Amino acid sequence: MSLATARRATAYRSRLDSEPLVVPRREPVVWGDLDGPIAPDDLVDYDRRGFLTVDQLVDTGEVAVLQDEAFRLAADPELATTELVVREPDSDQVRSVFDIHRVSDVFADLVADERLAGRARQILGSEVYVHQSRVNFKPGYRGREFYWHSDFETWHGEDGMPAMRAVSISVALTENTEVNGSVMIIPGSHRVFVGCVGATPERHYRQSLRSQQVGVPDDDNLARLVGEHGICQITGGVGSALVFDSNCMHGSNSNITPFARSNLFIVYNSVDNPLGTPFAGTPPRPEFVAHRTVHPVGRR
Ligand code: 6CS
Ligand code: FE
Repeated sequence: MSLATARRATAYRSRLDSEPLVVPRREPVVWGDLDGPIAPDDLVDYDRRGFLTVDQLVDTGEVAVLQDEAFRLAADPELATTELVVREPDSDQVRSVFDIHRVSDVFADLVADERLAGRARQILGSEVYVHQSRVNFKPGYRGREFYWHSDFETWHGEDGMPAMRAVSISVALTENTEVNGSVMIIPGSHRVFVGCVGATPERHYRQSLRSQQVGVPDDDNLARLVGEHGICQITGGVGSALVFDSNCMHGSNSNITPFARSNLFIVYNSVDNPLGTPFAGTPPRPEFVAHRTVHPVGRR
């Protein structure tokens, strides 16, 4: 049996062919009609665009506590010896700290907070668990870009996430402006899956979390998506939030300003969408970046 056929069959083929494959999304964007903190009109907007923003999800007093905790983790000498701390590709500055809800009580409380988990349940139409949590520091002066990508393309291929039934909630710990590398999203891009060209290297996360080269869209499909939908620059003050579908095409530019763009990212997956065998045919990624055991988030 050839390697290609040995892999788990999927409609969302990526990193398997010599040409990029673009297929329409097969799943709903908003699952079910559960009540929750999102107003009905905003939910319709989320369904259409693939994301929504909240001007003040967490108040500034709370953010100060979250920020202190994030910087404490980034400076923790013990954590520094683990793979949870990811450094910038061309400096030893901390780019991200992963699994923050597992190493910090402050973030363990936050992921169960109704303002976040309630929104995730409402969108995913089920109980939820944390697939991945992280703080991306995007430091000033030399915080490097996150090139265009669909998170689902990675989570499907490298983690075995079956369906597009996950949502990321990003909370701004510092101001996200037009100039300091705030997130850019292509509205409506969540409705097509753009397969990528290029086989997944071994232990790819050690490279991709620093600078992603594999699992990124080809220029023609990127240009087509931008031509059709444009680009939304997501700016917001401290405590603002971005809620976005797992398959949104998004990225962020390098930050050469003196102002850090530090955001928390909590990724909720439906308990009905647990990880299985990775579809790219590679071994599953470690738990700190993709949780394989479902622990439904409590209610706080
Ligand atoms: O590989 C991942 O799971 C991570 N990579 C990116 C660029 N976004 C999602 C996530 O942090
Ligand atoms: Fe991402």
